[in-house]
Amino acid sequence: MAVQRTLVLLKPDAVQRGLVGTILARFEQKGLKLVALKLRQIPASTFEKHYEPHKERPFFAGLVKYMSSSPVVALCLEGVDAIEVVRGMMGATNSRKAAPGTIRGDLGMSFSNNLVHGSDSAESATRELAIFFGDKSELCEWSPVTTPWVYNVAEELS
Ligand code: IDP
Ligand code: MG
Repeated sequence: MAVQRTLVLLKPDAVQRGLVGTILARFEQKGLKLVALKLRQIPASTFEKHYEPHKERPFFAGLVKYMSSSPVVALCLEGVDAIEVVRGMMGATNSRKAAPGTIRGDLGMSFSNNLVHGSDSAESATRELAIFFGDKSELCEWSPVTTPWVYNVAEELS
């Protein structure tokens, strides 16, 4: 158990379809702490860096084009095992195969336009947060009053 930070992107289809509030509410209601949040149209060059591990894949060019075509919401979320928790909430990459109850499973029908990105490991989270929140002043250091009720502090946060 470790307190982790993860990069989440609400992709252009989430913004265009008016699902920002719905998806954000799921993360808030889960108990994840919001550390940063911004709406931006982000240049292709940034997504080329972000999706660098996929650069040889056939869908890479289309993916970069889609992600830079319209605004995204970038979030930094924090919590115990936040990376795995967020990945579970997102569901499988192909929204048609994603389990009901997950964001993609409940809200999407596409493999590529799949609403949400979440870092897949601690190393990815560090790398991706540096790309989207390199300016540390955008990270809000605060203590939600709910933390001692979301967690058992003695067992999970000490
Ligand atoms: P993930 O977002 O579930 O981690 P990745 O395998 O890291 O999935 O792929 C990054 C993104 O690239 C996916 O979220 C999706 O938008 C797109 N993508 C992945 N595989 C395919 C594919 O086979 N066809 C079209 N788009 C894909
Ligand atoms: Mg991925």
